[in-house]
Amino acid sequence: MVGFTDEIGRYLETKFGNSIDEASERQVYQALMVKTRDKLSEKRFDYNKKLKDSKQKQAFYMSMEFLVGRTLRNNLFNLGLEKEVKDYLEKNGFTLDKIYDIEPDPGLGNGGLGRLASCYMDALTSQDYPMTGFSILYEFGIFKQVIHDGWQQEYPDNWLDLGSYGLAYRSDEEVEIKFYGSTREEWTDKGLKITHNDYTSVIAEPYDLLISGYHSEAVNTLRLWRAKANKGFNMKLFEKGEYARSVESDVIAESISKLLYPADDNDTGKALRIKQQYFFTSASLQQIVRNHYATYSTLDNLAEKVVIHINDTHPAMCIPELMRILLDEYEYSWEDAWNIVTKTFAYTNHTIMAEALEKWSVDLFKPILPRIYSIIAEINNRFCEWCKRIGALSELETMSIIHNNMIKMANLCIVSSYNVNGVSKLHSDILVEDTFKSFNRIYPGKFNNVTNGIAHRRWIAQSNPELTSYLNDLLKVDFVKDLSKIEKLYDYKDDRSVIEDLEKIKLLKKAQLSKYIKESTGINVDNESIFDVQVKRLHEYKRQLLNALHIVYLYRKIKFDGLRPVPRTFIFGAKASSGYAMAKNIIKFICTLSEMIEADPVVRNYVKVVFLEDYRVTLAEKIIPAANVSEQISQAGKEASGTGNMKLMLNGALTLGTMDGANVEIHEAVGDKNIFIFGLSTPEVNELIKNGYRPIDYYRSSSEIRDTLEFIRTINLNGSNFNNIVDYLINSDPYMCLADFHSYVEKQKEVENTYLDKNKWGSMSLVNIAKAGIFSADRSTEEYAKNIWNIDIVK
Ligand code: AZC
Repeated sequence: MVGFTDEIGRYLETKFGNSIDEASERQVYQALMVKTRDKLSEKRFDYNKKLKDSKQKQAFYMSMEFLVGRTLRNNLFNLGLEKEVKDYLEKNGFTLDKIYDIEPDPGLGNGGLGRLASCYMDALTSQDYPMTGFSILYEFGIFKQVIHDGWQQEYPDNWLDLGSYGLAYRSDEEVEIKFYGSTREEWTDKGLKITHNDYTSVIAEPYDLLISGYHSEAVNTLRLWRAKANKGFNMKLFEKGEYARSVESDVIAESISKLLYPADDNDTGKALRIKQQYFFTSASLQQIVRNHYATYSTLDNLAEKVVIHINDTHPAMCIPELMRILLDEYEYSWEDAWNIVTKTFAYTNHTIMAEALEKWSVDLFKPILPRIYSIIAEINNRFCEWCKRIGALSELETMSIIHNNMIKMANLCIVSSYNVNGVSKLHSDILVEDTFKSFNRIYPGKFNNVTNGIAHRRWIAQSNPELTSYLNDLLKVDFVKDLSKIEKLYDYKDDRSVIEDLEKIKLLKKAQLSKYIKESTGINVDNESIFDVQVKRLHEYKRQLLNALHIVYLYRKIKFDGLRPVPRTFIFGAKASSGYAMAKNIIKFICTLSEMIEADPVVRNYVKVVFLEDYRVTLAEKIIPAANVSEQISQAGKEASGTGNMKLMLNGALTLGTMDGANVEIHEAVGDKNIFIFGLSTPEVNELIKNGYRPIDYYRSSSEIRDTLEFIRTINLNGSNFNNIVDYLINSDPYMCLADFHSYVEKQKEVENTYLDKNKWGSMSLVNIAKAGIFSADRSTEEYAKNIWNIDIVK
């Protein structure tokens, strides 16, 4: 049998005419990417056959975002080929890690929601569940962030240049997507027939990224659609003399799969976003229906064989699209079509932030998708009629799908799906008690919870191989296969020698990160200092600003009051959406603090501030294993779950957080003694809002707050001042940084004192690792599979 490395050698010979010792790193990279993809294709063939033969139910996961991260290492690891490849390359003068570094990080997502989608694909595949992901092949993923003079600048991320080797183009499965035009109603002997005329059509080309599982038989597919102009259609118009319209398809196609919107919370008023959403949902639905019909010659049993998951509201147009296909193409009656649709979709909500609950103005939407609009309007009419009948009329203002000329996509999802879930206990409670209270009343039992989870194989086994191999030797259980087994580590919580070993590994990971920090920022950091990490998207509600206020507080205390705290390195990583001015100001503020501290011969011995640019999956893999403290300090009630908190915990960082999102469950898992909780709770926040939050009262009544804020006014580095931030805090402070300031500062002192007790800290850290089992994406996806989707593994 020809081994994998023989195939690499042969590829280099036939493709480049080089033997391995003559090849360049770039050629070796290409050979590995292509051959790994081929290997997965072969496996996929066998798996698909079994899946087809079994005729079992399958899940389809619709998401505008998948933050896959680099694929090569993950695939070699999962296929059990990493060691063989590493040895082979070493023998020939190459380092595998350097080859890995050539791969661009496919940034097809913004943050938590996109990364979760990828963690779930990995986990489901590792457990042999049949699931297909659908999204868009963005030519430019999330922008590359460069920090220039403290300001974020955005550069295009041309990932396909080197990233496309992992993709397989499936020319046989192209579909046509129709935009604009008009609809015509016509009564025939079969009832009302609706046709869509004068539309502009765009072709969706499928590219498949094959997803491997850890020691599993399954290979699942992430299908990414790329838009292409419909040339055939063009020609006809051209011949008819309609020159302008003949290029419409080019114009639309050119823009649709061009770029990922870099805002993770707000897309109002963007026609292109509507087109993107319809483009990928229509393409995916058409394909699902076509395949189903080819197998069963009917769609009557669609809901028995297919479940379609809607990852937040971005893919909500799946719903009217399936209605359209059933009504217009397969001539179902409205009642029969609706009966199928309402058994097919499940929806996850990922945020309660009002600005992120998608709404489209009818005036914008209707011309772009006239037929889809008419279906949504009809769903709404029937829903409103029904509400009248059941006596829920008074709540229609919040529940109706179209209200004040706006289409509310979350309402469409709730009305049309058989299941709605939140992503942590607290978040799911808020959904039924507050955000979607009326819906919960009319649809009892429709709402439930699945707490998020992470792909632990990436977040510990691959990014922290030192810790993994130590735990493997110590525990002698296969926690990489089943993370719940890591709990065995708990038995060692008082074992000094184990605690010391873990500490040594942490120090090693910190040294690796320090090296990266030095190379990328020039800053020397002390490996013995507390590595205090806040990495996530930049948002006011996540309160990077509260963290910065504490840094200013420390700066003043060291500089003016002689405080000598335990040395600490504050590490930030965060992208701000390009149109989000306050977020960009906060980045500038943090970078200015860093510069100001570096220039101070005393303060810099105790505090360092490092802002690492271009935070992305690959960078997270470097930072997370090195963290001592995990900052999860959002205003209570605002962070739906958080998943970075889980990754950090699994790597032994201690959470410093509010009772928000999944922090609540981390607290429950590790116990009060092994976490640092501070700040207002969700009910307290709500109470304060109700009574009228006045940040100026906190400013007036606390000299610490006053001194900190007034000191910020004096900072003036290279012509930048931060009066705007101070005024914002005093006059509005929407996320209550001032209200939580004292309790945060006090907790930070406790963090510091605890760190001085190495043994205690080490034991706490150990408990966090041991209790991370429930946050595996294997657990979450198992809940989806069993409780929501009703799918089985492929045997
Ligand atoms: C995020 C939530 O903000 C985060 O709390 C959660 O962990 C994550 O989803 C996964 O569920 N939301 C987003 O990234 N984006 C939107 C639109 O919600």
